[in-house]
Amino acid sequence: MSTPAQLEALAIAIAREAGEFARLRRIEGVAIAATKSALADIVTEADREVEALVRRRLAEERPGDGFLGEETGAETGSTGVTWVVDPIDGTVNYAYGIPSYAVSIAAVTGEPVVGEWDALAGAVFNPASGELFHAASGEGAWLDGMRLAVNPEPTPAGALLATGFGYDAATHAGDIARVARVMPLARDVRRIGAASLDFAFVAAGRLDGYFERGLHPWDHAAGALLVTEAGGFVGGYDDLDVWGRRLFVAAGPGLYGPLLQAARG
Ligand code: LIP
Repeated sequence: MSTPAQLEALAIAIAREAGEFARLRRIEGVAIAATKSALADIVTEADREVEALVRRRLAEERPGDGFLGEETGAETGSTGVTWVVDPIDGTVNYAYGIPSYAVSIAAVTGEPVVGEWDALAGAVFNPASGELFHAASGEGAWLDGMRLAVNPEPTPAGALLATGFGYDAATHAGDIARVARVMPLARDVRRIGAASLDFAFVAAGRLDGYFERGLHPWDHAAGALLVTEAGGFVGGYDDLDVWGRRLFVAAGPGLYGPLLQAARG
């Protein structure tokens, strides 16, 4: 069985390669391939090409591992390790030319379901900024050789938070009501548009906390490991709404409890 550090090194190498490919495809121009759960839920040709690249590279390096990807779904492996991949997290940003998107790659053991898996390694690479956040279980979270740490608690001015909204318009009123419940804790709220970067920014102390309902495994697998390896907490996903959407809350020790309480429901 490979060590978390060995899986991390592979995630880093493939995320960098895939991200560079995505960045060059962006320069060539974006083609919307289809819509998925709603008109606003788009997939570009590049999403599919990047996932194919990541899947091929992983199969070359680690035949027998399982795979769970946003665009091509799941394949069970024989090694006990499953790769959970979002080829372009922040696809709408990518399509509009907003330089906030990322390749997110995580290696987990156990069922590829949050709460049942153990995350071993993860990499989140934003090729537009060149920032590659990475972590291995028990080895900390890192960016450019610098060890990351969450903010232990917000300043007296309040918490700088981030959140997000799903593609289904029927869920928006509930999401807006959640922001209203959380606002008393906040100095301000950011909408970055890519969950993996929201988690990475909490891990890096650029945000005090993040909350969103409805994330998929590929949106949070690597990002959540960055936060916990940076001394933060991630939870709330036992809480499902009427649409079956899980709640995700990530923050440092001082804010996690109050944020989770305000974000529930
Ligand atoms: C996105 C998430 C974001 C969420 C969007 C979407 P995608 O993932 O990163 O946090 O608000 O609705 O789910 O679709 O770009 O991979």
